[in-house]
Order: sequence, then C-alpha cells, then structure tokens
Amino acid sequence: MNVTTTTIAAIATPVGRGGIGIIRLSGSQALAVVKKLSHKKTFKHRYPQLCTWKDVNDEVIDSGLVLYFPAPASYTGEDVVELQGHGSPVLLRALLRRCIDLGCVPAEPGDFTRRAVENGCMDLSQAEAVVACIDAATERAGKQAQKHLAGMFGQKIESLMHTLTGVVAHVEACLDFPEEEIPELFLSQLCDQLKRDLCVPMQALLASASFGERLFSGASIAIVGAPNVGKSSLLNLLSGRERAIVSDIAGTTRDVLEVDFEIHGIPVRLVDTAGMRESMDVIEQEGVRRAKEAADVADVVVFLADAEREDTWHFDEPFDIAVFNKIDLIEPSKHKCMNGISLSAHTGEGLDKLLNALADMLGEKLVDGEDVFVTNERHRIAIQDAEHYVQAAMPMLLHEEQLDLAALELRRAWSALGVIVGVGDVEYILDRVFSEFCVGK
Ligand SMILES: Nc1nc2c(ncn2[C@@H]2O[C@H](COP(=O)(O)OP(=O)(O)O)[C@@H](O)[C@H]2O)c(=O)[nH]1
Ligand SMILES: [Mg+2]
Repeated sequence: MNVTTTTIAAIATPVGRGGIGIIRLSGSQALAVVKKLSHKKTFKHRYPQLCTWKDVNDEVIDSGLVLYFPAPASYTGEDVVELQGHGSPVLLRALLRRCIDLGCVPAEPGDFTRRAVENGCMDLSQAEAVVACIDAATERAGKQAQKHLAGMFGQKIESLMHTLTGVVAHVEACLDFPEEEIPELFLSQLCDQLKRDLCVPMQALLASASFGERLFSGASIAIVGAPNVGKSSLLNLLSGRERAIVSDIAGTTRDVLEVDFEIHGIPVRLVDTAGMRESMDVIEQEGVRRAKEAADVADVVVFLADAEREDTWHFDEPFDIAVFNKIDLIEPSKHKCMNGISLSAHTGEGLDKLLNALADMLGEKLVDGEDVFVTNERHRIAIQDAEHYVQAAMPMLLHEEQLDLAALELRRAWSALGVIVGVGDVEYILDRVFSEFCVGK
C-alpha cells in the first residue's frame, strides 16, 4: 500500500461553465472531509447520494451528488469521493477551498493516476494511456488508447519480460553449476527461442511505432507543384471544405495554408503551398521559399502535376508521391502514360487511391494484423534498447565462456522493458529465477 498519507483534492472537470462540475478527493481522510462538508454521518458505498455542502458559516456552497468508493476498489486504490455539483467555476473553487480548509491538499497534475500506479491499480503504460485517451484527436486513436488502458500493451510487454526471465533462469543455472555439462543444442535452442519469442515480436512492435506514434502526434502532408495544377483544389477536396481560394490565375496561393483533418484515423495537417516557379513578384518569391520550407519539414510530400500539361511533370525537389490531377480532361487511354496516381480534384476520381497511398506512407501497412501498437517515443526507445541487448546476447550464448555476459545483456533487456510498465527492480528477476528453479537440482 502507498505510504502517502495526504488526502488530495482537485476539480476534475475542465475549466469553464457546464452542466456538471466534479471535485475528486483521494486519501484516508476523504470520507471524513466530505462528512464534515455535507453534515452527513454515513455514505453508502458506490451509491450516489444527494447532499448540500456548506461553508464554515453553515451557508450552502452548492448541492449535488456524493459518490464514495472505499479503498482498495477505487481509481487510486485509496478512499475516493466524488462531489458532483453544478458546473460553475466559482462554486467549484469555493467547494475546493472548503475541502482544503478541512484538511485536503490540492492535487498536482497527474496525482490521482500516480497514486493508482503506486498502489498497483495500473501499470505505467496504462497510466500513460489515460492521458492518450483524453488527448486522442481521432476515434481510431481513442480506440487504440482504450486498448492500452485495458492493459493490452502492458501485458504484451510483461509477457516478453516473462520469456526473458525464463531464458535468464536457464543461463544462470548453467553458470551456477559449471561442473555439469551443458547439453549440446541447449544453448542454441535458447538462442532460437530468443529470436522467435523476443526479437520477432519486438520487431513487429517497433514496426508499428511509426503509425502508432503518428496516430497520436499527427502527421503533416505538403502539396507542392507548379502553379495552377490544382493544389488548392486538392486541399479543398481532402478537407471537405472550400478552405483555399481556387482560381485559374497562376500565383493565387502565395502563403502557406494549413488544414487539419484525418486520413484513416491519423490526424493530419495538410499544407497547401504557392506554386513553384520563378517569379519577379517579391511576395510570390517569399511564398515559394515558404513552400520549400513546408516541404522540408513535412512527413509526406505530395507532388501534384497537371495530367494535361507535360511541362508540370517535372519537379526538382524531393517528394514521396506523384499525383496527376485533372484526369477528367484527358482520355482514359492516356492515364497509363503517367507514373503516379491519377486524380481529378473536380470529380473526386482517384481520391481513395490517394488516401490509401498516403496512409501507407504514414505506416498503416506496417500495422496490418497488429492489434496493439507502440504509440509513444518512450515505449519505442525502451523496446529498441531491449532488442539491442537481446541481439547482443544471442551470439554470446553460443560461447560458453561468455554466458555470464549474455545473462547480463538479457537482464539489461529485461530492465529496458520494465521501464515501460514501471518496474525497475533487478532483484525481481533474481527472485523469479530462484523461484522457478529448485536449487537442489
Ligand atoms: N478540370 C479540372 N480542373 C481543375 C481540377 N483541379 C483544379 N482545376 C482547376 O485548375 C485551376 C487551378 O486550380 P488551383 O487549385 O487554384 O491550383 P493551384 O494553383 O495549384 O493551387 C482552377 O481553375 C481549378 O478550377 C481538376 O481536377 N479538373
Ligand atoms: Mg493554390
């Protein structure tokens, strides 16, 4: 159990006016504080009870529902009480002040979830998922965050750690009894197991990271190309609104224009740019400079050309996908001559193909069949580290005199993964080793 003795309190609903405003309390004094506040002696467990909350002069601050979750079956593992009052910032602040006067401490950001981790109600990856759920910009990101919150990612990591423990246990046994001959094949089988049960799944997880991380941090796509090829029309088509001015006057778009939308659930910032051309106009020149800059920092650069005008088919700067627009104007037989995606920003033909290609570029293909992805850099780096240590250990396993070094590398891999779920105790692995092995053998 947690050693923290303070009882924390905070307004749990967002700042501003709303139908309901919630204050949450957690700690051993939570119920005592609410009893004083409500002038009520008993609270049924997990049952909403209508109460009035009074200030020091016995005047009503607000009224609402009290919900009491006794320890340990609560969010934090401690006694938790929720006060569900009116969503008024003024009343909520007054109520919170009263809770503090009665002995609570104002909670720091993340304090409730931190206590949940400290009390073993969730692992660290689940705690991170709480934030991911709240921050998810698309439904698909939200669904992925829910899987992490349910512990599916943490369980995957723990199962990798469990496999590592087993292998380390075997290696340690060989080290502990050097006089005993190690059966031929035994170590190479361990090596195979490391590859099959650790490297392969870790590599699959790592492959999911580019998509998984973008699901939460978003991606940027820049549309570049000659003037008048239909860049602004494409931006409007993709975003579903008439965001950019479209005209047949070359040089209409001079500034960099951004629109947020989503592709297959990935939050995307789409950047429309000024057409690349030599211009005497200083404003347009600046537009072209900014267009190049936007392309430099974009995750994906779409080069748009006019299917009718071969002079727009060449582009000097690097790009990822070539798209030929205005195919509504040319004969279908000619579509084949163009090396890229054929599109009409006017009719929408070819849009699905373009969206699929963009999603592929953003890593969607790599998560095919994967249920849970790596969704943040911290997890990715930890898995990269673990994989690196396992790779280092494998050849050592094949040399008996390097077995102790192999065990060390594998323990490092274990610790690297432990960082994800919040266990960093190397003693733990040793306990496991001895609990799994009978010393007398
Ligand atoms: N027929 C046809 N015209 C298009 C298409 N896309 C854009 N246009 C026209 O091409 C001209 C230039 O379009 P715009 O989006 O402003 O091009 P930008 O300079 O690259 O941003 C406008 O007159 C558009 O109506 C298309 O798919 N088919
Ligand atoms: Mg334009």
